[in-house]
Amino acid sequence: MLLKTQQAGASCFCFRRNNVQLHHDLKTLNDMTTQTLPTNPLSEEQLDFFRLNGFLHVPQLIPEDELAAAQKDTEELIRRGLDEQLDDPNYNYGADASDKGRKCLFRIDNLISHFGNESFKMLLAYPPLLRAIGQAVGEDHFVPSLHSCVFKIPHRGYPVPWHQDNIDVYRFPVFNVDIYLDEATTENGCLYAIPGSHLAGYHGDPEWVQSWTQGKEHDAPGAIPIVTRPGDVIFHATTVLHGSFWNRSNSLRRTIYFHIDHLQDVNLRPEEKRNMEGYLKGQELTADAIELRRASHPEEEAFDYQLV
Ligand SMILES: O=C(O)CCC(=O)C(=O)O
Repeated sequence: MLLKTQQAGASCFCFRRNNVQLHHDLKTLNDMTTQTLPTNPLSEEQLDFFRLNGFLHVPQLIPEDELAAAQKDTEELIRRGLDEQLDDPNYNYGADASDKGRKCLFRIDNLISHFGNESFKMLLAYPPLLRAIGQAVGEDHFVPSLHSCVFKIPHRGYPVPWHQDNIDVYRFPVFNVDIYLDEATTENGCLYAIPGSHLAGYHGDPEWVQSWTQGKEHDAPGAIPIVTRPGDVIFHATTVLHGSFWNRSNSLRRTIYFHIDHLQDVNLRPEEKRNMEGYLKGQELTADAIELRRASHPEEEAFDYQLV
């Protein structure tokens, strides 16, 4: 493993929130993430960072040529829904922040199960991505149970206010994997997170969110922007406070989201809420994607996906 050591003069910031003190050395983290290690893409330091802060930015986990087909397909899907509001529940529109009467397309759901483009399956089955997910999950079975494209149209781009993802969480880590198809900057609406907020657990309560963010956006106390390039991946705990704001630029910002369910979390749910059927469906979809990829990339060592 090529692991760069901590460099002298690396910037370090610390902050205190609800008596939790977090130390976050961004420079060192970026140095650590330049490693390439196909079997174990994430280092122990990165996994510790994820546990402590509730998110992890992994630069260049996916090479640019692996993104091209998904970039083309998402462009096409977005274009279909831009001119008129489609009567399709997978197409999500919100009120434009600058013109409340106008609807703004910001998200397309069920990329794999509804639209079925091969590009999304190939991306999901990219072995270093699945290996990194497997590391973050730990010793457990998992399924990518949600696959959506979230995007921001130039000069519009529907803001996503501060929130925790609205799902039941019984055991950390429950997280989303965000694959960047475009550059995301503070100008075009990159993701912001409040490191360490996941340690407070899930609160489906706007007052709790308000107490952290003080009604602010990118300038909420402790908030940091996560600036990314195409091929970067962010792992974010569903409980970490996160949001993204206005796109003030000319550039489109697209992210593919996979939500990761792991088996222990499914099993910890009360019986009446347990969705084993959904888990098994996600498992079948993932196994299919891996088979598809294996057929077109026979030279590649496929991810060893463990079925229940
Ligand atoms: O990537 C983003 O813009 C944030 C999206 C998000 O957090 C969500 O859709 O729940």
